[in-house]
Amino acid sequence: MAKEVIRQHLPLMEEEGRGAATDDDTGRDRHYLPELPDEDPYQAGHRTCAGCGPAIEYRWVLKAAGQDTVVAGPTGCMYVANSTYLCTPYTVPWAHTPIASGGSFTSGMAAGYEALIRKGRHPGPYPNIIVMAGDGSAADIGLGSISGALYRNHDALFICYDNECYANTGIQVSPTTPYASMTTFTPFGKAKPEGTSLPPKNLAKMMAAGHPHCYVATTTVGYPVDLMNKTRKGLNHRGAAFMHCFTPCQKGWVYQTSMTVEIGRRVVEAGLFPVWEYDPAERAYHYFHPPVQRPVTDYLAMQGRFGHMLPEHIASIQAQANRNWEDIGMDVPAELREGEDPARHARLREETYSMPLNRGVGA
Ligand SMILES: Cc1ncc(C[n+]2csc(CCOP(=O)(O)OP(=O)(O)O)c2C)c(N)n1
Ligand code: SF4
Ligand SMILES: [Mg+2]
Repeated sequence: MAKEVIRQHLPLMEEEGRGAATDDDTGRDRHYLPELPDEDPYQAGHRTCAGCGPAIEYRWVLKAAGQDTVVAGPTGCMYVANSTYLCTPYTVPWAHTPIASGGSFTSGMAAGYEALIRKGRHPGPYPNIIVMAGDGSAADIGLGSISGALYRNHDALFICYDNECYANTGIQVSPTTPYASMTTFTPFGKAKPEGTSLPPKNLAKMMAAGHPHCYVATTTVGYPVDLMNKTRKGLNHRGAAFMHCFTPCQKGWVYQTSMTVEIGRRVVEAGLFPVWEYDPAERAYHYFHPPVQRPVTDYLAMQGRFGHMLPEHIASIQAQANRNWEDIGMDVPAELREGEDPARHARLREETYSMPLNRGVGA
């Protein structure tokens, strides 16, 4: 007789303090003091750059998922830098897949575990099955295979770690590269002073709209508890789940190494990466409303990839951010509306912006 497939349930963590607006009794930002699991299935010993956003994302996701987990990784930085010969940072089973096959490979793992458990050949429970694909894989070369897996509703969590470029092959443009940033395939010059001329693909909204039975969420490495809870919600969801995580790339974006987490917050506070989750039962989006709204220059000016920007480029990005604020149901302050006028701006390198505060990074 077929054996029952038992699912795990991962508890959610306390999220108070997510906006970093309040201190706790000890005077420290509560955001950094959650009840974290001790285990680290993604250990030290890899070769990513210092300050690598995707490596931080890998660590938090696997911390949230725990030891009874299997992971797949399509080709990209997080395959190459994590799989040095005879050395790996994983304490859980991990497999590399071709860049186009993250979705189909993971479908196979999910179907395989179900069959093995039913036949009594795997003791169970059903493991947490995760694939973490870069934006080049998830939004471009491997989009079809991930969409197919979501459509078929395999019980697994499909993650796009988005560093907004094909990083591993030398920082080339990808479909999520933002307008007016510079990559090695979209350098700025006389013909294209903005560098990248196309707007980015809205991958997470595509996934939610196109696969309405799936749990879909966005998050960033600026909000570790949010990231870990959405990982757990995605894994607890019976069926396919998709998570889009904003992960700064220190090498490709050219910023101070210690600022990865800060940039992960500022992109949200600048209105350029809305954080939300889509509940398939309600068929509704739930948006995070950050307590701080900043001009986009506070975010852009921290990164060398935007250093060439002219006033009209900044104004265009501010207009996009303002549309995002409206989309998530927030008012647009007068100062930010005025920022849609190029006459209000200088070249980015001459703009004044608020200096990064140390809001507890590493605390
Ligand atoms: C079909 C195919 N085309 C191109 C490549 C070369 N390639 C290897 S890694 C990589 C970059 C992948 O970018 P992304 O998925 O965003 O991951 P990242 O390197 O940014 O972490 C590319 C293009 C490949 N391995 N397979
Ligand atoms: S190039 Fe970017 S994504 Fe790749 S290891 Fe370095 S910081 Fe991480
Ligand atoms: Mg990438």
